[in-house]
Amino acid sequence: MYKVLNNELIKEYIDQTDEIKSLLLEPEQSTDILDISEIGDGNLNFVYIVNGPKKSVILKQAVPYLRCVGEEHPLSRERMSFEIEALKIEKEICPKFVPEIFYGSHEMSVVVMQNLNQHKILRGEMIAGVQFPLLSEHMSTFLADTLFYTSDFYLGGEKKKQSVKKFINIELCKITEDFIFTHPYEDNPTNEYNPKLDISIVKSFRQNRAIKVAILEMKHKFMTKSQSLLHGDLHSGSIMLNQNETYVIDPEFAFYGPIGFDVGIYIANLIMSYFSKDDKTYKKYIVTNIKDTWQMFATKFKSNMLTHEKKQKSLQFDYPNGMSDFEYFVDKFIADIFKDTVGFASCEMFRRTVGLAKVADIADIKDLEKRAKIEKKVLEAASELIVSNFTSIDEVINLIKIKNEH
Ligand code: SR1
Ligand code: MG
Repeated sequence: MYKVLNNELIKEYIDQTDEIKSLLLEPEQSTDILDISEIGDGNLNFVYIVNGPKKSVILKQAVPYLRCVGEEHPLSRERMSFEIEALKIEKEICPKFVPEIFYGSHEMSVVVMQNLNQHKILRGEMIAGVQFPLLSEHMSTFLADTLFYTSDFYLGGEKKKQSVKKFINIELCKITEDFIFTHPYEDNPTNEYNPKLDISIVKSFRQNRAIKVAILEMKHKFMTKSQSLLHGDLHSGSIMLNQNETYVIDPEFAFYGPIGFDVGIYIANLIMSYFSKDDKTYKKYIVTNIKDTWQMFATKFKSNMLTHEKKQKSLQFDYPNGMSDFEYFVDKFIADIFKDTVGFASCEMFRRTVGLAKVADIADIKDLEKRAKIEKKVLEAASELIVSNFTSIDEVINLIKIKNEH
């Protein structure tokens, strides 16, 4: 039966769960010797490190409410089941980039997984100014592979629809619909503002027809465009890494949605980090990452599509110019992903500035005037990006560079 765990109850739980107990302890050893500490600072769940003589693992539990708001915001524990199922699929597709899962319990909303104690959270590392030369290579592969191998192109209509059915993640999609696509653009009590932020900027995007229409279009795409199994919350707090390895964690928001959502959320977090920085060298490094991530993603996604089509040899393209016509389709499809990427990145930039959940890169800046200047740049860039008709990543980079100068 489900109960909310704490350090003491985890010992009891492990004592009753042979699969976890045998991972951590020799048969004669007692759970009393386990060393347990809560390390979660996320918005939703509780995360513990459990150190045993045989192994150290992460035990994560979903509680029946939204952690960052409290028990007054109930949220079903079902999200852990989505996380476990998504981790399994992502692990199969990208074994190098997904932690090992040792045990999962839908009943207890618990997952026990590899302790990435040689790795750190990307957001913290970016705040500290650490560079990772393999980051774009790894993230572009994770994106291109998870988003291709869960799509209709690879799975075919029947298998894909079975998968869509498994990932009807109503509650967490509702969080995104509310907190990314609705509340930030209205005078909603959940929004939080830096007191030094010039509120006229906020008012102006909230009453701008072109922006409001564009936001609504992105929200509608999020709700209806079931292209691939998304991670669903791919910000820099969902990535753990070191100089050699990159792991993507926390896919509890997984559902079938628009490919550009994952790519856009990730790129938006790079952009916000860019605006938060004073160091020119680090800014340059981030710009390179933004460009490389998009370009490598597009190249790898295209290659996945073409390789698969060549293997399939479908009758549909079995004529002299068939492959080149298919390639034309792929290029058009990727151009559409790019448009969505820019749109979703803008929404993430708005919501992380005026909505409830912020990014530490900017929100932790103590000097509120300095923070407000950065937030203004983020909001201005988002306001222009969302209505732009940009077709290349260079245009995006050019815009953020211009906003940075102001
Ligand atoms: C209340 S909004 C909480 C946010 O935290 C998660 O990481 C998601 O980004 C979600 O929107
Ligand atoms: Mg998370």
